[in-house]
Amino acid sequence: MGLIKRVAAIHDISGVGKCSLTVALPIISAAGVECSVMPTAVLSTHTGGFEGFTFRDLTDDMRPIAEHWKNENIKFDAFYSGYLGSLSQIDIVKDIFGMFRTPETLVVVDPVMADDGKLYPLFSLDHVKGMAALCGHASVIIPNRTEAAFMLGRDYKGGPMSEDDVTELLQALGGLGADQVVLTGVCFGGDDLGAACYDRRTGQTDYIMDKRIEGMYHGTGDVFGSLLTAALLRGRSLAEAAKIAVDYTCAAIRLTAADKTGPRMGVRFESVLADFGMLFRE
Ligand code: PXL
Repeated sequence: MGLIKRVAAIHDISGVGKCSLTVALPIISAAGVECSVMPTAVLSTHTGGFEGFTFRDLTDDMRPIAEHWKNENIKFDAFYSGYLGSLSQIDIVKDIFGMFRTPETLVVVDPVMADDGKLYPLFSLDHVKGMAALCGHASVIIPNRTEAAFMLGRDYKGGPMSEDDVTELLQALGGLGADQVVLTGVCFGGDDLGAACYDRRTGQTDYIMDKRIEGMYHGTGDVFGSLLTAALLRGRSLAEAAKIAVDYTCAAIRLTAADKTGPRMGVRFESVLADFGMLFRE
């Protein structure tokens, strides 16, 4: 058995609603990867579909946390950043990547800020610019189609795409600077939905499609990103990791749809975690 890999997950912790760190910790751990955390904010719930949530900003703690880790000579195989509460947090995360990264470090940036054509509450176009710049410091970025449109300064168009549209969009996203892009929310028409993976260095594109499940469920992007990051750290290729992430995200959504708990409480990833972990049994 090799040494366990360690990733630092840099996201908020939303107490209720199953997203960000409450999802990253269990999923990454289930794959046999150590998940260290830098909480960027503490909220009572996530900001999608709840009124009056609390928000304790932890920006001032981020540099001291990173400096303590550095002084203690802690090493990370990867960083995985997601929801960042402010522009200054984006700058700090960029600096943290610079403090710790080696040529082997995997840096996954999920530019969490929008879905379904709309920015999340609390975010502005400056945030979009900051996230696009942060993507330039990543090895892998995982935008959805809305985030992709915002970061490229384009109008968001939902609905089916052609393969040419997807290829052009992936190349434009690659132009932000990351080596690899995983675009979510891709659909070619009919009842399909999935992810497109692109490697800027080889030009290879892979599509991982599944059957669309009706409805919109909160936190699915974080479930997908955590599954993908974990599988990459367990040695899977980008396309293999994306296939695993699509399969288990869809399985969790199908169970949630059957429960009828509504979109804001997140997806039932817990019920697929044991099977996911078995993929990596040693
Ligand atoms: O799932 C992304 C996410 C993470 N954290 C917070 C959010 C959201 C999406 O709305 O509000 C606080």
